[in-house]
Amino acid sequence: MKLIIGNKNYSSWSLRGWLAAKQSGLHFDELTVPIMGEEWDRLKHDMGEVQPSSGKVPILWDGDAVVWDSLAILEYLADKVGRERFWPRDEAARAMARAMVAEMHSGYVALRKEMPMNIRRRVDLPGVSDQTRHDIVRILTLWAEARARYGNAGPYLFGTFGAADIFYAPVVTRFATYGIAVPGFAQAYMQAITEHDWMREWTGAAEDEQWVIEQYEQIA
Ligand SMILES: N[C@@H](CCC(=O)N[C@@H](CS)C(=O)NCC(=O)O)C(=O)O
Repeated sequence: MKLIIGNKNYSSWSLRGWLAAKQSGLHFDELTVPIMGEEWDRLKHDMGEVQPSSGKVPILWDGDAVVWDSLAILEYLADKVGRERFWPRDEAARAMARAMVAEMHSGYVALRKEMPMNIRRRVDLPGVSDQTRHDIVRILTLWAEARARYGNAGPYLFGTFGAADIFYAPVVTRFATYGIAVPGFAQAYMQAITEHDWMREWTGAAEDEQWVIEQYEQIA
């Protein structure tokens, strides 16, 4: 398998696709492409491997199969290796995990726009918009509920590491980047994510990257 991802410092959807590939336990090669700018425009035009995606990453190639969306990649891999690697066994827990992942995938527009992922940066935001505050409160509420109801078996949202953690991991990095104050239970969860081996691997690589995307630096 081959996973095409964007810059590790900035590309939150790539982080989700990459964590899903890691969670599958299958071997995969990865190719990092610089999203944004002229080089990306050229790659989108010239590089056959990014054509099927309408120009977005991540993209997973597996033989003839191509999957060009982070959630579709996770589900493709769950089909391949067994859903238990990604989703809770308990039906009610699984229902909540799926809804949380779907909400992340389709929502939180204000938070994503106002607080773009920027792993190596640390800034204290002077304030956030009402919509972004609403997104933050909603996310913390969902984290609290998942942890309280289903988190007994470990430090992650549904106990063991899974799809919900994969989808909220870039939110953890955003809260750290922008100095968002969170309650103790959320700090503990954020620490568990930050210290996860795959997150250390990804953030280490993000810190070493040389690319700078001005548009994402200026917003903050
Ligand atoms: N819904 C898609 C979103 C993918 C996405 O927006 N990727 C961004 C990077 S994080 C991208 O490729 N941006 C480059 C572009 O739009 O040209 C997914 O879940 O994979």
